[in-house]
Amino acid sequence: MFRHFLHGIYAAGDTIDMITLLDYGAGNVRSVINAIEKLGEGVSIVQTSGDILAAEKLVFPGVGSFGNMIRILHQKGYMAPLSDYLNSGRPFLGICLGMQALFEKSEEAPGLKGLGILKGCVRRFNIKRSVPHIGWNGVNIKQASPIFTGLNGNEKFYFVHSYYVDAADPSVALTTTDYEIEFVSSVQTGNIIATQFHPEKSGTSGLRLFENFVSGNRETTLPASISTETTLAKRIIACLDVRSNDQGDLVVTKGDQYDVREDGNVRNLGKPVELAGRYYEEGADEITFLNITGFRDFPLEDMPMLHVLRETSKTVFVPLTIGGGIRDYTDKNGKTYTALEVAAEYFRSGADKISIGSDAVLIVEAYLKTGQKTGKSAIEKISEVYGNQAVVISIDPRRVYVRSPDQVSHTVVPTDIPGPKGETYCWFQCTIKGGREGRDLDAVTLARTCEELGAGEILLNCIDRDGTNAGFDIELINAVKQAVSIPVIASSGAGSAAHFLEVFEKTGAEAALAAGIFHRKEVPISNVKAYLNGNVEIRPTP
Ligand code: 1PR
Repeated sequence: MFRHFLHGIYAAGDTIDMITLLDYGAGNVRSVINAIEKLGEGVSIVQTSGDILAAEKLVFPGVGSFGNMIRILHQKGYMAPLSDYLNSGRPFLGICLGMQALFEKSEEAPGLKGLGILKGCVRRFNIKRSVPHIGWNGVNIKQASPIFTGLNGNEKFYFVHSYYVDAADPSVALTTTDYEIEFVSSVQTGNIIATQFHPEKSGTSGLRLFENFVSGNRETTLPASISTETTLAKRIIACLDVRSNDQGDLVVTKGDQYDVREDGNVRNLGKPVELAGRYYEEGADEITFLNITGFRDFPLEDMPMLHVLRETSKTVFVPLTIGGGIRDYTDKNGKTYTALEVAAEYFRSGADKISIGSDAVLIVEAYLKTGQKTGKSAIEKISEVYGNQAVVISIDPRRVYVRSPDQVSHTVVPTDIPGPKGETYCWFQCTIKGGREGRDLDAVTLARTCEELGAGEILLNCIDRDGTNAGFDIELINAVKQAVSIPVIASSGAGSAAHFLEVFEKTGAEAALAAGIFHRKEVPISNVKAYLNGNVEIRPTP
C-alpha cells in the first residue's frame, strides 16, 4: 500500500487510524485526499485488491460514469474485495458514484451490475429542470447518524450528478433532497455511509462531515433543524483570468471587453492561489480559473495552471473549474497531446470541471458541416470518461446587429438595446482565441450543439459587457438558456449586487459569475449574498 502523506508524530503503541482511499483513476480525488489531510490524518491509496481487504476505514469517491467505473473495478479485480469489505462491517464512506456503486444496477450502463449491497436502481433524472443537478442543495434528515455531529441540519452541500439512487428499501435513506422530485441523497446501513453530494467540495460543512467519519465518532446525532423540503441555491462564482505578464509572473488579470492591457502592460490584480483562497473564505460557491493565453502551444508539463490547481485545492474546498488550452495540440518540442490528456492532467491536479472555449467552436462547426458525430471530439471524449457534468463550454460571444431576422441564417433576437444604426435585432457571434477571431456561428446554436455532444454546463461570457460594470446581458442569457436543458452560468458585466438579483429574476441562469468587482474589492461576495438573501435562494456565507 502506498502511504500518501502522514501527518503528526506517533508514539510507540499509538494506533494510527489510516484512511484508505480507493482511487480507480477517473477523476479528481485530490480534493478528498486534501480534505482528509487537512484533518491531520494519513491517507493510503489502494494499489492492490489486498489493500481493500486490509483497510480499516475505506473512502470510495466515484467520479465519471457508472459504466466506466464498474469496468475499471472489474479490470483491477476490486469488485469482490469491495463486497467483502462492505460485508465486514468496517467503516465505509462512499461519495457520488461511490454511493451509486452500492446498488444493483444503473440506467447509465444497462447490463452492468453494481455491487448490489443495497437493493435498488440508479436512475436518470427525468425532470423539467436542468440536468445535471449542479450546485448547493440541502438535505432532509431521515435518521440519526454519527456523521451529523456538529451540524445543525440546514447546511447545504455540493451536488453534481444526472443520476440518483432509487432505493428499494426506504429505511436505508439517511437524507433526501428535493430537485423537482425528492431523491435519496445519502444512505446509511451499519457502518456504511454514502453520499450523493461531495463533502470534499462542500466547504466547512463538508469538512465537518469528513471529520466525523475520519475520527471514528460512533455517537449518533439528530441535528436540531430537520427540513421537509430543500431548495437548490443560485451559485455565485468568482472567476480568475490568469496569464503571464511581461515579466513572466503568473498573474490574475482582467480585461475591458477582453483587452487586458493598460498603458501597454498586462493588468495585475493579484496572485491566483491567494485570490482563490480569499474568495473561498468570502463565500464563493465555486471558483473558475481561465488560462486566457491557453491557445499558445506550451508543453503540458510546463503549464503553470497545474501548480495553481494543486496549491489551491489544498485549502479551497469548493468546486474548481479550469479553462484555457483544452484541445488536441502539438507543443513547440513536437510532442502531441490529446484534449483528453490535457483534461486528465487538470483533473489529477485538483480540477472538478474543465471548460472548453475555442475548440468547442471548431468542434461544432465541423459537426454541423457533416451532421456526423465522430466520438473523437474533446467534448465527446472528455464527457465519456469523466461524465458530462465535468465538461463546461465557455462561450465568448459578441453582438452583431441586423435590421431584420431574415438578414442572416443565425438565431436572431429582438433587442431593447438598439445597434449603432438603430437596428432592433441582433445575433450573438461566437469568437475564438479570446475574442480575437469572430466565426460564422451563433452562441445559441453553439450551446445547443455542445449539449448534444455531451457538454454538461454553459459558461456564458459576453464580450460587449466584460469589465463594463453595466450588468449582465439579459437578452443573451435568455436566448441561450431557452435553447438548452443543461445549467447556464451568466457571466460578464456585473457591477453591483443588484445586477446579480436582476440576472436571477429575469433569466433562468443557475449561477452568476463575476471577476472585476471582486478583484477590485468593490463588492465583496458576502455583500452580494446578503443582498440576494430573502429574494433568491443562496448558500449562506460561512
Ligand atoms: O479558448 O479554450 O483556450 O479558453 C480560453 C478561455 O479564456 C475562454 O474561457 C475565454 O473566455 C477566456 N479568455 C480568453 N481571453 C480572455 C480575455 O479576457 N482577453 N477571458 C478571456 C474571458 C471573461 C470572463 C470574465 C467575465 C467577468 N474573460 O472570464 O471573468 O467576463 O468579468 P467582469 O465581471 O469583470 O465583467 P480556450
